[in-house]
Amino acid sequence: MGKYHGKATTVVKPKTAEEVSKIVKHCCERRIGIVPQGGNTGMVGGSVPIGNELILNLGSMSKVRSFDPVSGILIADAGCILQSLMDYVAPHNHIMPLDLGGKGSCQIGGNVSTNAGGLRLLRYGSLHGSVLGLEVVLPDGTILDQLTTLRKDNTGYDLKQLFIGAEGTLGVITGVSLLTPPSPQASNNVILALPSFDNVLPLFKTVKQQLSEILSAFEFIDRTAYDLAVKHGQGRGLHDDEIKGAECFVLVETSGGRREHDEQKLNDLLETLLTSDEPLINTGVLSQNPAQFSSLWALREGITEAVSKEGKAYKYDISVPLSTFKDVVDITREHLRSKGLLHEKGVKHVIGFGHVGDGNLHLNVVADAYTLEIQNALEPFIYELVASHKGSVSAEHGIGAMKTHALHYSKSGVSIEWMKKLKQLFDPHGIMNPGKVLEMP
Ligand code: FAD
Ligand code: 2HG
Ligand code: ZN
Repeated sequence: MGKYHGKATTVVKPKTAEEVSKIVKHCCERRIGIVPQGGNTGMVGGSVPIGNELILNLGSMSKVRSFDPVSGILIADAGCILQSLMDYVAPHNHIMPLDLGGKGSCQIGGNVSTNAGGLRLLRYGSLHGSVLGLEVVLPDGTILDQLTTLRKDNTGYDLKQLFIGAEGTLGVITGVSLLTPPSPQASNNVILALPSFDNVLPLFKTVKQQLSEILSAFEFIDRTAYDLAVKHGQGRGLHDDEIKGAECFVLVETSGGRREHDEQKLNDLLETLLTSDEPLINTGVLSQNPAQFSSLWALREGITEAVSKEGKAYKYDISVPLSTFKDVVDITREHLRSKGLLHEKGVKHVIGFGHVGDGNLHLNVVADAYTLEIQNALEPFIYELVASHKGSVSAEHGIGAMKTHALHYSKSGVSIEWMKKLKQLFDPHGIMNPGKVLEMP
């Protein structure tokens, strides 16, 4: 993103949990701050030091420890790249329970530490459910071995949950045990062009009803986001005449047991959508082969890259009621216009896309540069808007360095107080990723 810059002088790349333990113990004794770092794809500056902390990069811990093809339980080093784990389990007819655009670089330890959501959450749920166990080096160097493979284990407090989404503030994750689902026998996708955002909600309802158990993703792309993705060569767009008058797009994926059955369901859905009295869509294009399937996904997954090519992005990853997605984008755009910033002082676009099925909107403001004037116009304006909808200021990217001051918009004073007590308990010297999630004391 080119937004966060650290001042670290030292990076260590340990190969085992024991080496991590020794490094952390050394740092604990000397009160040296540590920033655990995975693939460095996070969007809130969590993996970038604030001062001159030591960077502890997990990239050299990249071995699969075991895989059980019957249960689908995978145990891997935290530094394994998500895409390589996908490739590892594929020949066993399994998939990873999460998928996201950064899969070629992000690591499973980073995914767990940010509790990454992504494109499959609608179907397979969050990592709080898929992760069965963790191995963690605690801030004093002790190794907490909870690398269990049990599906059921109600033996008191479930400590591992604390590290899922802790963004490296409570310890370093060195190993992950997780449940991988069986590969679907057939996957299809279709891109739908909608005349109006008002159709998204009724569309979601109809799609859920008609596709039921085979629905695996329902992703939203507004017109500006779509145009940017096409402009910067991400995936294959629709023909110009097909998208005339389209205000937004929805990408639907199905994953099921029998190709003919699933295709029939998708075709029936398209027919319903196109032939009803007031059609919910202008057009729908079904992928016809694996290349087209990937190309449709590339269009959605490539928005982040397209945005980076277009300029500098102010990213707001928020949970708000589905019905307000368009309003939130429009209100932000009008707010910037009223401040004289839109198309005048560097702001180029305000776009919305994201995981409709999970109520997660990615609001991106694309500008020529990061400036204090734009930032001050956006914050706390957007956080107050989110709070007015009782939403979350971070749906899936975490708090990192970017949102520590905004935590209170989504968490009560009591919650923050107990978060601080937990941090103090695990990390009394405050060496573990200082200044992330919670403001420096
Ligand atoms: P990093 O960026 O290196 O670190 C992230 C945080 O985790 C930091 O606070 C770091 O200190 C901590 N951390 C990393 N490894 C460890 C460890 N082993 N132990 C303890 N702490 C650790 N996110 C989503 O949720 N959904 C998406 O759909 C999505 N799509 C993306 C698409 C693109 C193109 C990109 C670039 C990013 C996307 N992300 C998405 C952001 C997402 O947070 C990261 O991609 C990913 O989960 C972070 O993994 P990482 O290994 O890069 O972690
Ligand atoms: C996605 O869903 C990611 O594509 C990235 O979470 C979102 O770039 C963003 O704002
Ligand atoms: Zn996302």
